[in-house]
Amino acid sequence: MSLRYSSVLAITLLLTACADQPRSVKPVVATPHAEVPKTASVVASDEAAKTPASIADESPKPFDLTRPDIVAFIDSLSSKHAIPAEELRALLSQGMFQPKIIVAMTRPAERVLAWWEYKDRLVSNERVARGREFWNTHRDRLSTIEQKTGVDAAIIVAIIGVETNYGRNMGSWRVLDALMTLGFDYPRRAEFFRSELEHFILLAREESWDPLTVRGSYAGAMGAPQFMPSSYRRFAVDGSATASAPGRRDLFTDWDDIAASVANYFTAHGWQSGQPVLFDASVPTELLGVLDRRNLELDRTLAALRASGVTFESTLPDETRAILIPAETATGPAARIGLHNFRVITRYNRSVLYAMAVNDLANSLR
Ligand SMILES: [Ca+2]
Repeated sequence: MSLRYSSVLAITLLLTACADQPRSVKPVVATPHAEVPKTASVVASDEAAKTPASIADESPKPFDLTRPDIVAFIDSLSSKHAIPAEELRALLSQGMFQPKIIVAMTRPAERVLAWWEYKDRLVSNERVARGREFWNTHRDRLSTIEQKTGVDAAIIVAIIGVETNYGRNMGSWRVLDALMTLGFDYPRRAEFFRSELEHFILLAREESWDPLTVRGSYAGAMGAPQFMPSSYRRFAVDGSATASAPGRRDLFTDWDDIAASVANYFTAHGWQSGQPVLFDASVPTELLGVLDRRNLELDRTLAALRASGVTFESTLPDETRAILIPAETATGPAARIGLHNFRVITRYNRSVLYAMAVNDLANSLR
């Protein structure tokens, strides 16, 4: 899941964890992404007194492995997973604290994007054109996966397009550095990132990777679909059964694995084949004023929406669960209606803007 320094979207509008998209909502549970807060201030640590600007002037440096928190981390992993502590120390001694990662995480959002601005950036003509080209190149494998899983090829393509511009921007930070920096020196999210560091160490062993060479976003998200290590371990699948290395899940270069893993993430989160993601709607002004874009729950029914004056075209049952999504246009407030599959997309990245962009990009590709 994001803006990177090298990203085509390097305009610092919002901070996110994947490689490409401007995310605006702080996620609360595991997604493939790193759950990077929209705005963050460094608190409660040795780094607390430093402003991001002063951290930015620091040089990358190795970690002090005698730090009690790092000693505790090594002891815990060693006993939990029967990995010799010496081996873990040898690995972690190679990790570098990267000041620029802290700066990126603490950089405040300059402002919150309106939906139409966000859409302009993510569903650009260029991204649509590249998506069509990508779909053409991978047509056969995408059809196979769509038939097998029921997850629309267009959605898979759109996710990869929004995350990394179809594999172009997968991130250039060493994942070990990113996860150690955020796990040990970013107190606000340390617990989450230490857990991801643990998953990363296990993943590298499982996949026979050299953990020193794996690269990803500054938050440690990896590959074309930007999976965090825990999601990689849980949801990545081997989509290339006939390949020479069966069982290997390679989200960096194996497009069978990449597409199958995105589809698997969606099926695991309840994607309903052939069902709509959202409807456009006409919404009374008084309802538009109270919408909260942080809300991700299907907290209304279509019948209730109709009763409150919302108009839309649908033949779905009255009791269908739905969410009213704020979707500002250039001319003013507006809203759309999200359905079950909309919510499933927000499991990938907890943002209504993200989910709308994936839907609209997918529609533009069809
Ligand atoms: Ca494979």
